[in-house]
Amino acid sequence: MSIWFTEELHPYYRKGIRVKRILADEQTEFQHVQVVETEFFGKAMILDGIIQLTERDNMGYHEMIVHVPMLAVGAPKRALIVGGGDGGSLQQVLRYPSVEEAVVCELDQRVVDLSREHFASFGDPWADPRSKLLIRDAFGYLEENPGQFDVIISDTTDPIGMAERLFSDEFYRLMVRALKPNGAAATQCEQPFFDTELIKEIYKSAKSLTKNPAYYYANIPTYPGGGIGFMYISNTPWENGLKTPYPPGENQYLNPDIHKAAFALPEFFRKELS
Ligand code: SPD
Repeated sequence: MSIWFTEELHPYYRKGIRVKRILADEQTEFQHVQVVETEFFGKAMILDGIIQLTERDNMGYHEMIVHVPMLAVGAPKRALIVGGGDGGSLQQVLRYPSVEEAVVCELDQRVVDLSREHFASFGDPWADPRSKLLIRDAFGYLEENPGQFDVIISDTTDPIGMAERLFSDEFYRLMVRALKPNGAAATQCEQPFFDTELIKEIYKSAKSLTKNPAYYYANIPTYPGGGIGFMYISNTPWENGLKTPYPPGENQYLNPDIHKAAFALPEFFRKELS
C-alpha cells in the first residue's frame, strides 16, 4: 500500500509524490520533521509539510547552491553554511582541497541527526575534521564574524515562520558584512513564477550591497514549479567561476553548459528584475 504526499503551495497549486512508507515522524523544538521512502525519488526529508530534498534530485540544488559561489571565488578557504543541517551542501563544500574550515550554523540538531541516520549518500560530511557544526541562530553568528568568509551559502527552508527573517534586508546586510571583500554568497531564492515580488526585493537588496548580484535557476522536480532559484551575491562576477576547474569528485548536475545556462532568465522575469 502506498500513499500520496501532497504539498500545497498556494490555494491554487499543489504537487504530490507517492510515498511507500514513513521512516521518521517527529515534532522537534522547532518544526515537524519527516523522512519518508518514496516510490521514485528515494528517501525524502520533509520539514513542516514542505519537501526539502530527495535522494534522486537533491544534487541539482546542492551542486548549484555550492559550486557557483565556490568556483567564482577560486580557492575558498573558509565557508559558512546557514541552515543546511541535512549535510548536502556541506558534502559539496568539502570537495575543495583549499577549504580549511566549513562552519554550519543550523538551528535544529534533529535535522542533523535524522539526516545522518537516513541519508548515507551524503557520506557523513560531519566526520570531516574541517567541519564545524554550530547549533544556533545564524543572525548572532554573522554579527560576531565580520569579514571572515570566502563563501556563504544560505541553505534554508522557505520564508515561512522562523525562516522568514533569513530573507530580509537585515540578513543580507549581515551576510555580506561577514564575507571577505571578494567573497561570494548564494542563497536559496525561490521560484520565479510564484515568488516574483519577493525575488525582486531580494535582488534590490543584493544590488545595494554588492556590485555583481545575479539570479540563477536549477531544475528540481520535487520543488514547486519543478525548480528553484538562487541569488548570487558578490562583488566578484559569477563568470569567474567558468574559468575555475571543478573540485575532485563527480558532479551529477553541474557542467559548464548548465553553469552558463542557469543565469539565462525567461523574458517576463528578466524584465521584472531589470
Ligand atoms: N520549497 C522548498 C525549498 C527547500 C529549500 N531547502 C532545501 C534544503 C536542502 N539542503
